[in-house]
Amino acid sequence: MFDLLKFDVIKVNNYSGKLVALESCRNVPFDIKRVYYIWGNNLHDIRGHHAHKKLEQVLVCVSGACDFILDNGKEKARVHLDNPAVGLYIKHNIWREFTNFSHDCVVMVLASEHYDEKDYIRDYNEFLKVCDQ
Ligand code: T46
Repeated sequence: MFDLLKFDVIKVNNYSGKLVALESCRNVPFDIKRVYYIWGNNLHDIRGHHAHKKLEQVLVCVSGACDFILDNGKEKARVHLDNPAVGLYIKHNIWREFTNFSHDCVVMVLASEHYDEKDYIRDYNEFLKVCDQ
C-alpha cells in the first residue's frame, strides 16, 4: 500500500546540521513535476479525505510529526512520520487522511503530476467502486 524511503543523510565536517538531497528518478521513484508543503495545522485537524486516480507522491515530514492513515479499500495502515530523512511513497488509488499534527509540523510533498482537480476521488463510495474494478 505504501513504501518508506530511507534517504541518505549527508553530514558536513564542522557543522552539526544535516542535509538530504532528493532527485527525480534516483531516490525519488518518479519525475518530480510539483512540490508543495503544508504547515500550521491544529493537533486534531484531519486533512486529505481523498484518493488520486493517477498521482504518485513522496511525503516528507521535514519538521515535527504527523500521522497518515492510508486505505486501499481492503485494509488500513497508520504511518507516523517524524524524520526528515524518511519519505512516505504513496501510489495512486490510496485513500489518505492525515492528522495528529505537532505544532511545528511541516509536510513537504513531491508529486509526479501538476495539480489537477480531475485526478481527485473525493467520495469514499466512489473510491471503493474504483478499488473493486
Ligand atoms: C495529499 C496531501 C498530503 C492547489 O491549488 N494546488 C496543489 O498543488 C494542491 C495540493 C492543492 N491545491 C488547492 C486545492 C484545494 O482548493 O488547495 C486546496 C486544498 O487541497 P487538498 O484538498 O488537496 O489538500 P489536502 O491537504 O487535503 O491534500 C493534499 C494533497 O492533495 C494530497 O494528495 O496527499 O496533501
